[in-house]
Amino acid sequence: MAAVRAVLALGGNLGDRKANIRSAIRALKETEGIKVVKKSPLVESFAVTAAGVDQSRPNYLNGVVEIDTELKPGALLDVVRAIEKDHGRIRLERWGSRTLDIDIITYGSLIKDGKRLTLPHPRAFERAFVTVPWSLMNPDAVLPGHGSVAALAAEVRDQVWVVK
Ligand code: A4P
Ligand code: MG
Repeated sequence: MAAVRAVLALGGNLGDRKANIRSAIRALKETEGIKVVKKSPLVESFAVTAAGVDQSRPNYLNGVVEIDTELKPGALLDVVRAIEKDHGRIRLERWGSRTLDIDIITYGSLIKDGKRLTLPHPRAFERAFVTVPWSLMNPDAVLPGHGSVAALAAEVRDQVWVVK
């Protein structure tokens, strides 16, 4: 199968956030069928919970990567779930604090709403911690169904700050 370009978002707000993201990217690089093509700058932001922004929780660090993959979407999800698990992710509550979350933002131009996987990620378009690093990595990026990522990012640019 020809490789498909995909975008993954990584983030966490517990433990050594930068080390966890770096180590997850290393694990992606070591996975057969995945080539990491580009990495975004990392951004910090307040935690978004089901109830809205919650500044009493630890801040998140987030970044995105572009990959070329020979894995099918379901197999890619299995890989990212395994990497989350290796980094101590425990699922307690939806949108709860976590050491590492990896979401599949896009998989080529695939649009799908399945039991395990919705593509593109249904909340990516409105999330500064996805669109801002993505647009910094690739100013020409397009989110299927929503258009220019840079335009989406411009609306919410003040919600995240780039970490050196
Ligand atoms: N799933 C469906 N589509 C996808 C996809 N495209 N990529 C399913 C990954 N997973 C997908 O995810 C729940 C289920 O979604 C999975 O079993 C998978 O089959 P999860 O990782 O177990 O739970 P979650 O991450 O708590 O839920 P969800 O809905 O992914 O949450 P979000 O929307 O990712 O939000 N605030 C800041 N500042 N930064 C953050 O990174 N992240 C979240 C999580 C909340 N607040 C945040 C941040
Ligand atoms: Mg998730």
